[in-house]
Amino acid sequence: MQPRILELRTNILKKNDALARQLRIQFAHRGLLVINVVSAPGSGKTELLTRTLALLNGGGPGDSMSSFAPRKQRLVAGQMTDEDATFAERKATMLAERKAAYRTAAIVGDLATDNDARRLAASGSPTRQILTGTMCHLEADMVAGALADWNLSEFDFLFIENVGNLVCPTSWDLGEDLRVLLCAATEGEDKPLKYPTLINSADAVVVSKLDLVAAIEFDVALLLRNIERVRPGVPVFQLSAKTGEGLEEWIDYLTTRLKEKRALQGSRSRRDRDSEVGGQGRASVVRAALETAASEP
Ligand SMILES: Nc1nc2c(ncn2[C@@H]2O[C@H](COP(=O)(O)OP(=O)(O)O)[C@@H](O)[C@H]2O)c(=O)[nH]1
Ligand SMILES: [Mg+2]
Repeated sequence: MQPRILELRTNILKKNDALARQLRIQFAHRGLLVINVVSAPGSGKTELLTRTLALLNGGGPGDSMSSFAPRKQRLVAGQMTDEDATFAERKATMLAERKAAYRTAAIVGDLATDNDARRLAASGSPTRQILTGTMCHLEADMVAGALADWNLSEFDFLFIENVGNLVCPTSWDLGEDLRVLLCAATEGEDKPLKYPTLINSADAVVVSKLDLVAAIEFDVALLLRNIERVRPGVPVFQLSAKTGEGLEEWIDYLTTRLKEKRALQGSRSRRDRDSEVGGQGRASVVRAALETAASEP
């Protein structure tokens, strides 16, 4: 029995991978950066995303810049450090960029209720809930279905809040550019060691609920060492979605990834245009990729 179960699972995953590849091609053509956020239930995915969306949209409840109290106190007292100066400079750039705010959207998977979609919608972004019933992860066809009537060219960022689970989402590619693992301080320092597979598939890690560290005597340094042990060199962002502390580095990271993706896409388009002379243009490359994906079992 065992080999047959494995074979079925392999086929389902192959189909998912083929569809995820098609989604990735669509996202790339529209210059859309897609972020798949995974974590245990209750780590703070919806809270982080609501603030992230609001910030990228150009302010609102996610505005973290004025909420970092110690820095503000030093500024007011005229005791600005070098680090504060760099921060102030970045803030100015960010505020300038916000005039041309980003266009964002979000989809969220949950076993039941549309509570999270309603919370995310408070950011002002279009949001959509996927109800997975008994499924503990999102799959590429669920994402494709949720996006079917959205014009993806209207967005810069698409965030996908996965179902809260530290195991199941690992093998399911959704066509995302970035898979971000959220680790809340309240979950304990040893989570990276207990769930190495998911963290090994992550492009970045966000350590959240830092505002609670003192109250729960959480050892941030130990968590960071454990993350580094399992996934050396992975970018780590430490923040509190409640107070807004640390959100600016996270937003910088996202906007930089978007710029990089678009620059890469631009240079590819130029290469494709050049090579069209030789009969192998972008359209035919994409058609071939789609045909290959569709013909896979
Ligand atoms: N103190 C604190 N609470 C947070 C933070 N982020 C989320 N929460 C709270 O943690 C609970 C679970 O958050 P939620 O976003 O629903 O988690 P999700 O299940 O991962 O989407 C909610 O009560 C949030 O208000 C944070 O950075 N600090
Ligand atoms: Mg949630």
